[in-house]
Amino acid sequence: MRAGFVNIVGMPNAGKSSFLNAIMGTKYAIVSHKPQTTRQRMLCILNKENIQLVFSDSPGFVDRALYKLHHAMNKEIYSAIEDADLLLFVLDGLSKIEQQVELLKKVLDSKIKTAIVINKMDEIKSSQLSAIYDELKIIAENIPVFEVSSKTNAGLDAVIQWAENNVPEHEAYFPADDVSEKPIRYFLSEMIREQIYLNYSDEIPYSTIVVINSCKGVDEQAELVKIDATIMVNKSSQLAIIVGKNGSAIKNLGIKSREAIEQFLGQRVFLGLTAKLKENWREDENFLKKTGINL
Ligand SMILES: Nc1nc2c(ncn2[C@@H]2O[C@H](COP(=O)(O)OP(=O)(O)O)[C@@H](O)[C@H]2O)c(=O)[nH]1
Ligand SMILES: [Mg+2]
Repeated sequence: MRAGFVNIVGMPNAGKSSFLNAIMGTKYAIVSHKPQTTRQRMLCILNKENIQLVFSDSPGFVDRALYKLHHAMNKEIYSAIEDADLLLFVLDGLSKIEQQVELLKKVLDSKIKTAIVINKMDEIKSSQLSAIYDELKIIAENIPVFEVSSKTNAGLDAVIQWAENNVPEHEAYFPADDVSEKPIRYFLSEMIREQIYLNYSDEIPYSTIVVINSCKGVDEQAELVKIDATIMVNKSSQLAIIVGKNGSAIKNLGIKSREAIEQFLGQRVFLGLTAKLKENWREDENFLKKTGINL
């Protein structure tokens, strides 16, 4: 048996979460065009005969860490580098290379076996691609490079094959039918959070957290799953925006979230969604811990 941790790192918006979903063939990690969408590391387990690959997504580094939440996010990145058997450095083929190279250097300093994954190949121009290779020649000469698109799934098999070939001999870390270490509630709250990122602008996505108060019927494969969730916001002005005129915004959010959850679970869902003011939740250690953020 061979098994190991394959950690996905890279700059914000490089497409780490999209890449993880593409590899798993199922959408586990939430994605948006806004940086810092991912707050916590999540493990996704790919089980094959005699091989278990434990992939993890990581949050984007927060340069100006203002809140305890941000420090927790940054800590998760370092732990993603430290505890890996293999690292996949996702390079955003569409954005500037300089900053990405800085992070790549740090990653290569870790001496952990790394492959570079150039993502977004579906939109890359050839001049851009050769500029990337020019940089890589200098700092990452002997590092394998893969070209992929997490949008079209092009090139993914070769990356998985590389991970399979390089993962050490070890017994399985998780039971063979597990797909993640996170409980179902985590995915439910993340799916609602994704809709907040997609449907609200400015500081709203960064000022909200979703708490699942109850969830019934998932394990039993019930006809109808009942979920009760609360969106916590920082300020009363944000509460008004989340709820919208006559509740129209939160109603729309509830519909979209329910649809996403139904698709994920393959079950019908009743979602009760409310919003509540919880001032300065990003600074509240007890609250962050209770909602599952590792401080
Ligand atoms: N064109 C294109 N866009 C992508 C690809 N992968 C991710 N994206 C987009 O890049 C943005 C950031 O993706 P996300 O997975 O959240 O990045 P993360 O911050 O690194 O986790 C989103 O708008 C994605 O739709 C890809 O292969 N091709
Ligand atoms: Mg992400």
